[in-house]
Amino acid sequence: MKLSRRRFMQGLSATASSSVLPLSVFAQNQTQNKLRVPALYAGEIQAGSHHYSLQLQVGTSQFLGGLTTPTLGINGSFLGPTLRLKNGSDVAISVLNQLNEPSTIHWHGLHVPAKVDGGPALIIEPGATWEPAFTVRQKAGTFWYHSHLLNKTGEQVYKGLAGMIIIDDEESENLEIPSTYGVDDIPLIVQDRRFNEDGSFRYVGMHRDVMTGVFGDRILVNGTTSALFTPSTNKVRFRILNAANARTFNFALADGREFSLIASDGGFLEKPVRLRNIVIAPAERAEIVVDFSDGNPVDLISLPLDASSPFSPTGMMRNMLSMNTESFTILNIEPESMLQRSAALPDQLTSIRRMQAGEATRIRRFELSMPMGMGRGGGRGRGGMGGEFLINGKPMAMDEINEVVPIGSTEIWEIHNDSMMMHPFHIHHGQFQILDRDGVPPSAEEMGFKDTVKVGPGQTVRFIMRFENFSDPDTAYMYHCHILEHEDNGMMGQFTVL
Ligand SMILES: [Cu+2]
Repeated sequence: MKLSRRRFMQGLSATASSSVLPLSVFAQNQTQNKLRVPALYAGEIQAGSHHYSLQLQVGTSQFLGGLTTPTLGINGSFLGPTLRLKNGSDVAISVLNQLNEPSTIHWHGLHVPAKVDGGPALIIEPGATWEPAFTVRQKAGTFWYHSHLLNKTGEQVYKGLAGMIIIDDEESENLEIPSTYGVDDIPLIVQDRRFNEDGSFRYVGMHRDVMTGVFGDRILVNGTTSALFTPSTNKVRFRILNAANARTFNFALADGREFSLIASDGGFLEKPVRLRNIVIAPAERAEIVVDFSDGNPVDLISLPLDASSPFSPTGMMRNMLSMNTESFTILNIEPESMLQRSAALPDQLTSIRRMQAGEATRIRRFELSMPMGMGRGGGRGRGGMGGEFLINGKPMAMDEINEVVPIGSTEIWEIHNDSMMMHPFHIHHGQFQILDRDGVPPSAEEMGFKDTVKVGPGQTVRFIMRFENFSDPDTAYMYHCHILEHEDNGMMGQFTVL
């Protein structure tokens, strides 16, 4: 079953407004483009530390034939290089802001001190350089970096301020798995975008865009539209990063073949998990290994999230999020005629000690709610009339530290979603383990370390986390929904570790 792009676009056109680029332009633009692979940037060694030089810059990109799209990028016109870091190494980064607006850069998923974490308080003014330095304390995995500017994260990420981070450690370097970047170890930064007739991105237009988050009708992979990848090896490892502002993808291979999930947000799973599809919400990562030995073309697609999925919207949100019910192609894949043989995947990738609920000294509860009757409780009015997205009844306030967590403690955070749509809940400072979702332990695919977790409508998710290192009374870490329009409109809070 090969799903045509035309069908995807037609499905979406019914919901598009008249200011959107007309369908015919897409229909004429059917050529496939070779998948771009972001440059790999391992830094320069200076005085024993790895130095990375990043420039936030304004640029233009060509996504749609001859049309030009104003974009933002890092060391380029859209997105940024893939930063490769090694566990245990000292890293110094200089981030020069050449935009004509403030920004910040957050190292998503990394265990670093709050003052170098790149949250909304760590503003880089235009023309200024921010120079965070830290020691990498992280198991091997796929992470990312992106703008985290207060109320503007969605817009800046949409325009292109994001990139991938790959962390290696001794364990990953000794595993016999596909690991040649750009050959059999392929970053897939997956985003959806929509465009105005002049080729510019069309970001938030109406209130509904804030409610659902901004959905697009074009898929970009590493900034490539209609992307084509040509495997040259039997097995390919895809590092999937959902860098969309709001869209959740249900990844699968178009012919229904199985693949192996080897890593989630915080690194390897203990063993590869065989799957036919995986639901990845904004900010989540998944490393999958796909076998192309049969030589057949097979597209990476996104399947619908049907109504039986615990992450599907409910009530009136089901209609508003109908765009998530379409199937569409993410990446066209056509293997070369001769494929280099890859080794069989190891049975064991790493070992993970599961934390037990009894280790926690405190349970904190967080309730996520949406405004104006969007809560499951209907007219309870907790969201008020302000159009704000709330955690525990409050919108994000820069001058308020919502939680103070004792350093060295282990805590359970219990996240309840009192709304009709899924929210991917993300916490800074480190990685957690999911204990259960409505009392049910997670399946194998969610048994690894995570920094972002899907909390479906009406669900309660409990995770357990150790808050080690980096005491700082003055600089907060964030926790928030990673649908960026929700984050920007209040669904975020701050905590310090003391
Ligand atoms: Cu949300």
